[in-house]
Amino acid sequence: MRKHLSGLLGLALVGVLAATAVPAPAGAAPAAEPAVAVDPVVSANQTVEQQIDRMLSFPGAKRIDRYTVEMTEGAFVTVPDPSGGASTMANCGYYYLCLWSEHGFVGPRITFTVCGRGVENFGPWPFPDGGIWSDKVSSIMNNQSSGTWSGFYDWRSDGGGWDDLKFLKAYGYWRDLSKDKADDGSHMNDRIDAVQTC
Ligand SMILES: [Ca+2]
Repeated sequence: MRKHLSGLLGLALVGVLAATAVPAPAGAAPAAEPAVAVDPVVSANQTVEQQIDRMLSFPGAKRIDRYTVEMTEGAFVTVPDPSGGASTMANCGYYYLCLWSEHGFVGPRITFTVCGRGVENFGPWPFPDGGIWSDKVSSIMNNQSSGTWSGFYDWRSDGGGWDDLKFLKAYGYWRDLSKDKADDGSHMNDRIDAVQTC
């Protein structure tokens, strides 16, 4: 997905500004731009809470920490820390398979930690910024057990089942899926709906 998260944050800040601006008294001389102090951390946290709440609307979802929700056992969605923790989002720990909504390992992230469960459909999970996770993934890192393979699937548009697009061996990564092709030569970006974790 290529939508910029900063745009959403900007909208949230505009909302705070609108809510806190004090109208000038009638007849007062036109004032300079009002100096409104906006605490960026407070604004950002409201956005994180909205993102978390959206994910918690999924049946069985549980909040793990400030930025993380466990969607199903062993599968987690983490939203970026808006105060600057984006670099840590790129960390995909050992025994994890990580998928991001943006290229370059940024944006909301899904982490799968359990192998051998077959095809896991994450498409219906609520996406933190609205909509669902289907067709959002743009970068992937496979840091599962060295030498294992994980597969990535697209739900066929004719409803006829899963298309296996491509497999990725651990350790390995695809930094920008818009530059990768599926095994059949078709595009990969903003298309994946399910994974098979080693
Ligand atoms: Ca798809």
